[in-house]
Amino acid sequence: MGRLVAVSNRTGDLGRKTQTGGLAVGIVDALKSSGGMWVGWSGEVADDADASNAQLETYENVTSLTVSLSVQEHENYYLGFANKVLWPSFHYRLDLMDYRTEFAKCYAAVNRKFADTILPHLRNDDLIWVHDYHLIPLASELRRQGSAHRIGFFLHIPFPSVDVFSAVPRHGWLRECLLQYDLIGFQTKNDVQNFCRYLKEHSEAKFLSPNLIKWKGRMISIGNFPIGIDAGRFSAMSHESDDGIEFERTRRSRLKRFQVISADRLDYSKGLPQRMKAFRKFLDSYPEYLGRAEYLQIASPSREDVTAYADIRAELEQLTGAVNGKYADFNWAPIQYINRNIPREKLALLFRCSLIGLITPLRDGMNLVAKEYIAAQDAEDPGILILSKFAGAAEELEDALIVNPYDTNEVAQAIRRAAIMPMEERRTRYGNLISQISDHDAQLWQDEYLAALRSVQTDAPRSAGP
Ligand code: GDG
Repeated sequence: MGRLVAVSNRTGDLGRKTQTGGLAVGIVDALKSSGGMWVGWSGEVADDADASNAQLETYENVTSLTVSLSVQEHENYYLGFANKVLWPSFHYRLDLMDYRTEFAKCYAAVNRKFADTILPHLRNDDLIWVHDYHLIPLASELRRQGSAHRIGFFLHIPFPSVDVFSAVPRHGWLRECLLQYDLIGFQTKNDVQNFCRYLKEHSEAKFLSPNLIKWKGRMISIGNFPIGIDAGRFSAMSHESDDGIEFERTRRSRLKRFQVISADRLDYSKGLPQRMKAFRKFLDSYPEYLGRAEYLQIASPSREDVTAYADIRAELEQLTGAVNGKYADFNWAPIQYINRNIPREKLALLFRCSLIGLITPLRDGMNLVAKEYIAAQDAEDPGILILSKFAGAAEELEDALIVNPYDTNEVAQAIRRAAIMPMEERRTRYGNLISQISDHDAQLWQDEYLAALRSVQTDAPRSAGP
């Protein structure tokens, strides 16, 4: 069996015992089980960042190959095309898209640089797994240089509807680039449908079956592979924090008070202002919860160099101030808003202490926090998950209270329903959710994806220029 070569925008730290974030955990586990190489940006911005400066390091059976970016590449590829064009548009925020031609040029050039960096290290039977929207043109750059490897792509974020995707500048080029892969994987069935519908309307691709197309003489597989978590590991972590005193305090307080929790990167796709408004609506509608319900929002800083992120941060600060100003008392504040990254063990513990997990993104490829919240619950006294219908996770987690995050009234009603939910119903919902999450875990995700990639047929290379 060939080595696995995983490529993502950033590499994680292979030397660390625990990785943060689903992508890093999934990739490291897959690499450790088959041996292989992880290629990605080092996270550093350097003046002399050409492909020949890539760093190679080996930990046990895994090699990491890191690429550095110049100031301009960081600006135009990462902040520019990836995070000002693809991220907002794929999350249905065309209004926040900021397209410039130099972004697309640089995006293609950085993908070429990744290809140049990887090629000298490739063996003939390597299996290449490319992750996410930063690297859509990577296969086409590798093919241009003669690679006939099996190359798979997995999109961690949503694939938008036809109308939205066709509004993205250079969408035709992105489509041609995607069609250079042998397997194109998405999180949900809905993403697959959107992509197939787009291909039917905008390409000559011939559908041999719902998930297999023929295009320019090549076969390309398309599928949904919902990413999972290691539920057992996350549950264990929720008991590992040495902050036992706080746990007891929070747990006891749940007798009279309860905590509603959310944890997200501070991103406009996560629906934080709408969620705060929904919590305000809940307090407005049910004043008996004043002094009893607390909403804890952990918002880890993200992409602070992009204006839209600074704007949302200011909006949240204003909203928190307004709600707390209106309702806080000497010994209670309705919203606790923490705008920093907190340790993973602490996050797990806080999930376990919270009666309600309020996960209401406006759009999300999957949303791992929803799965982590369930994994952290205590089976005897489980909390309730309120989940946006626009999170990919909603396709699987049917026993959550599914809501429309734009409808603050509906979300407020769901908080109320959760607050009074009988224990029996809580346990039934939790039982179904934890089985789903444990059965469809991170291991299954990578196994199914890699099995599908190993079984595709490869043939003559094709290329698509920018
Ligand atoms: C993308 C897609 C898809 C959050 N705050 C803290 C913290 N986190 C951790 C969570 C979770 C991870 O970060 C976030 O994962 P999500 O899936 O919720 O969201 P994205 O970062 O947007 O991820 C998403 C995912 O890729 C995987 O395919 O599900 O749809 O957008 O693990 O727990 N971790 C720590 N401190 C924090 O403050 N340590």
